[in-house]
Amino acid sequence: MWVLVSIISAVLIIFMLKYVFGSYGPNPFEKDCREPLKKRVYDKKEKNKVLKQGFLASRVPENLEAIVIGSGVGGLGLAVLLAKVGKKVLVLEQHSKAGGCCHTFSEKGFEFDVGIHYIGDLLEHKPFRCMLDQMTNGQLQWEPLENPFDHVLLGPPENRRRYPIYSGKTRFPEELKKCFPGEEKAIDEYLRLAKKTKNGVWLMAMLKLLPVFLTKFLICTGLVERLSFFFKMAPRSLTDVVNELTQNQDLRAVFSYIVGTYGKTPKEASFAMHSLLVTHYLDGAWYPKGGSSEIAYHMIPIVEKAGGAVLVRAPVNRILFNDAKEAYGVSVLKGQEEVHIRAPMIVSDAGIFNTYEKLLPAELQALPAIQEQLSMVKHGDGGLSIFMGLNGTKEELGLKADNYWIFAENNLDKLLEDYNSKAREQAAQKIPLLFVACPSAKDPTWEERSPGKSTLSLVSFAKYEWFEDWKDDKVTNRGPDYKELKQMFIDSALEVVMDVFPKITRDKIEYIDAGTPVTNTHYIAAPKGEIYGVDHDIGRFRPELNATIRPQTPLKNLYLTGQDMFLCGFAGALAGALTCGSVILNRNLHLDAIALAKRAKHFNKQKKE
Ligand SMILES: Cc1cc2nc3c(=O)[nH]c(=O)nc-3n(C[C@H](O)[C@H](O)[C@H](O)COP(=O)(O)OP(=O)(O)OC[C@H]3O[C@@H](n4cnc5c(N)ncnc54)[C@H](O)[C@@H]3O)c2cc1C
Ligand SMILES: *[C@@H]1O[C@H](CO)[C@@H](O)[C@H](O)[C@H]1NC(C)=O
Ligand SMILES: CC(=O)N[C@H]1CO[C@H](CO)[C@@H](O)[C@@H]1O
Repeated sequence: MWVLVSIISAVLIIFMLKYVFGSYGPNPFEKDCREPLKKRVYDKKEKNKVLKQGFLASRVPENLEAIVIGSGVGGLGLAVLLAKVGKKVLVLEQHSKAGGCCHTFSEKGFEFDVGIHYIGDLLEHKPFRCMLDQMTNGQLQWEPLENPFDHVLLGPPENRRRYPIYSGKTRFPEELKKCFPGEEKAIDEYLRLAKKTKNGVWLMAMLKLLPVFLTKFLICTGLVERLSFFFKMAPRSLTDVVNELTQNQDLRAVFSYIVGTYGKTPKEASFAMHSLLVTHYLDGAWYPKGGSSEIAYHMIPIVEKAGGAVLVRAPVNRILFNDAKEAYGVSVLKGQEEVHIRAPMIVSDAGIFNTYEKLLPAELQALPAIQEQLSMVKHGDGGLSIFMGLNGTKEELGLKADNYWIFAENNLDKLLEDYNSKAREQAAQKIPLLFVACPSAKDPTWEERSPGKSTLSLVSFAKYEWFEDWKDDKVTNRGPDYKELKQMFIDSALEVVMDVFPKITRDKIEYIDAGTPVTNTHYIAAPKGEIYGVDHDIGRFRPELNATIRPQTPLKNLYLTGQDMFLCGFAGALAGALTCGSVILNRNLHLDAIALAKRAKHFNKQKKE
């Protein structure tokens, strides 16, 4: 009996090692690909030559090795990884420009970001930064935010408490302790738990890479929770953990405010996800120099250099399958016509709902394995974005390279539950949670590009149902009722903004408009206006889900990448690309990125010589 158990264990361990350390395919991070900084391009027309290459059958390269659906960082990132090992990849984007949540748009001379406000973990020598430098050939640069990078404001206007959030492994707790004397123990314990939990996230990637029988073994035996504190903490809610640490309601809110970056109430949020966000910004927060369109702008040429292309206005309306249920291509809608494109591998960055519910033929969608995956996920919350163009420099308007998280009270669970339970007109009268950022102040190239002007970006949540009535209307013409509802939300947000930023007055506002969940559906193809894709509730962190929703779909030649396959956020979607690339290239790219960081010092020395 014991002999048998030992043999089985030994075989399993060998398998694990093979998958953890095995590297059989080519390594996209083998060479240092950073090139000397090229002259920056600010001219929109010039940039659009890269970002807005419209779909034409004649622009589709021949002998493609892969097709990627969706040009978000999850899709483009994967395309870059494949291009770096010489593969010819076609990226297809339904919108009129590339980038997904990283695209920007311009109105009345103001350029606005859609979904990038701040990204953490970008210290020079760290794996994430080294990897990104390689994925943009050293052309994308990052500008640090102020320290404090976030400000948490709690309470009604007449009694707003302000808590600055600093980065830095020692500064973060130190500054919090200054705000909350007597809570030193709670603060240290919070940070200790966050770090320990985050350190176990490696197993999440492994569950998506190991063979299914091994993941089943790890899950059934409970080894998952033993091996990784991440999965041990995953079933615990943020409220649960935080309430055990302190009785101070303001501190509880400050511990929890960053739930806004993944869209949950603290009660529904998993402490595991929370630990990732807290530690993500511990070394600081950064913004892409030149705005978030720079991300796609510097990735696309790498895809093209390998013979691939990134084409927009290319809505994929279905994935093509042969009788053996193997994907062999996609169909793109060009007007009324279908254009069929073939490739031996199809990767979807379009999100799990779009991919399985819209792009598969009915009989494949009905497969138990597909239905199982769909039953494990729900749509995330809808987002509301308000874009403001202001007349005045950052100095004149009192704006800095930082963010504000403004909550009307310190019980975040109650605040969000109340808001979500309201009818739309009622909800629009008071927005109890508002994120305010000033992208123009974060970008050192802004002043040169738009002298004397500033932008402000506001984000909150909004239920899809509040705006669903207008989902089928044309994006530019949804009628007066829609406009009126939007205006109500805008007015309530403005009230908060003008109170917190007294130098912003109505006469300074040159442009203001709001994007609702139905706007998200149009521009980033979020089926229910989701701000962060699939919901990040506690259920998302069951090891079973993690093991089941993986790059390899139940259908041959069809893969998933991006935020729905891993986690939301720029870093989460890129981790999706890295995990997907690991499966396709048959090597652990997470480890390659770490090895790259170790070699980076050597690279840097070579560069200087
Ligand atoms: C308002 C907002 C603020 C945010 N702020 C931050 C932040 O400060 N920091 C941070 O790290 N993250 C932030 N995020 C989250 C982050 O931007 C996303 O998690 C990440 O960029 C998602 O990348 P993705 O590639 O998975 O998906 P996406 O960027 O959504 O890309 C998917 C793409 O697929 C396309 N597509 C879908 N269906 C089809 C089809 N049938 N045919 C062709 N194309 C299709 C879509 O048009 C889209 O371009 C924010 C998001 C939003 C919305
Ligand atoms: C911007 O403000 C300046 C004064 O500060 C004013 O001269 C100018 O007309 C304003 N521009 C617009 C477009 O309102
Ligand atoms: C690979 C794996 O562990 N799959 C499991 C996913 O979870 C469902 C139930 O939620 C199980 O039935 C699968 O075996």
